[in-house]
Amino acid sequence: MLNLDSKQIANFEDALLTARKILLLTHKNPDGDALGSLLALFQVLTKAGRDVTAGCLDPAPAILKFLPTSEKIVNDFDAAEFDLVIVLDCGDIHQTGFDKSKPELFDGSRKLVKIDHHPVASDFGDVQIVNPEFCATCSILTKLFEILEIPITPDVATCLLCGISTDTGSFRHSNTRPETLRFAAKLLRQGANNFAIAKNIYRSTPLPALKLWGSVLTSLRQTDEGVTLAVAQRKDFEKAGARDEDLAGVVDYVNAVPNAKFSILLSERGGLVKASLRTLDDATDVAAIARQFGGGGHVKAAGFAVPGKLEKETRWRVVPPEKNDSMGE
Ligand SMILES: [Mn+2]
Repeated sequence: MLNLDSKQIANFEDALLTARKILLLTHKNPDGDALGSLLALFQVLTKAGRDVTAGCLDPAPAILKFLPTSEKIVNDFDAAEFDLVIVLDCGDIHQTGFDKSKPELFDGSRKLVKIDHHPVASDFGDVQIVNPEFCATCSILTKLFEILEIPITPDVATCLLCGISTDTGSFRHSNTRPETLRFAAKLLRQGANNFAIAKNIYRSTPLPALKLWGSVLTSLRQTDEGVTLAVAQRKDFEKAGARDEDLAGVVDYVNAVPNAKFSILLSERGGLVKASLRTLDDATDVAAIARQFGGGGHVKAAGFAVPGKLEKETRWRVVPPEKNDSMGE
């Protein structure tokens, strides 16, 4: 049975009660769990009559625009107005992307709450509702709303189910537990639109994305160590007419080669080489590999970024002639 710290929940309730103006933040390049948790809490607090703003450095990607109230997300605001900041789905505050542009949000001058399911990267927040055993921040919120007896609307249920669905790879990752499916069942009962999630996220790939995936899959190779490697160079994006977000999804195909130790997808992103690591191997921890390069993530899905670009290296070797080969003199 998954649990949350009751002392932290009491502190969270206190923080909500005393707050005047609340800012919710999630990580830049938001995924289904980031936006699902941001918007679910935004809707619950709005419905409770609270003055609340949902902030994210980047807008919702096309496949997540269907999430109710996604159009309410802002990427700029007056930090001085807020006396409570709730950071969702971020292991570290730098993932919000606001730590440099609005450092006053995190300097201790206002109350800070962290709600997250990543292994603890940094110990921030006056209140921390954190448990890495949960598959998603959305599953933590589902549990939290259950404990606090907060009524769930169908729109909130859709947002929460979206995060649980995407962070479990549509209930395929090993983080899918009995409790995960209980949450999903409960959210469906509360009116979550699972078909909208399936249609918009899993059955929707724009043509430029498919073309980019084609070049990524063509680049596939497996090293002698059993690592599956694929690349997406800037020119591949350009040729396909694809944007950065179009790369998401192909990593699951890259990681589908049987018996691979792990897979790595390298992509060029504005002066950086981004690495997405995945594994289906029980014995491999890709988060540990990512940490060696200053990144992080989960045991089965992690990533890092290093400055630079990708350059193809071709290796040649001389193969000695076989005995009966003619030397062709
Ligand atoms: Mn998450």
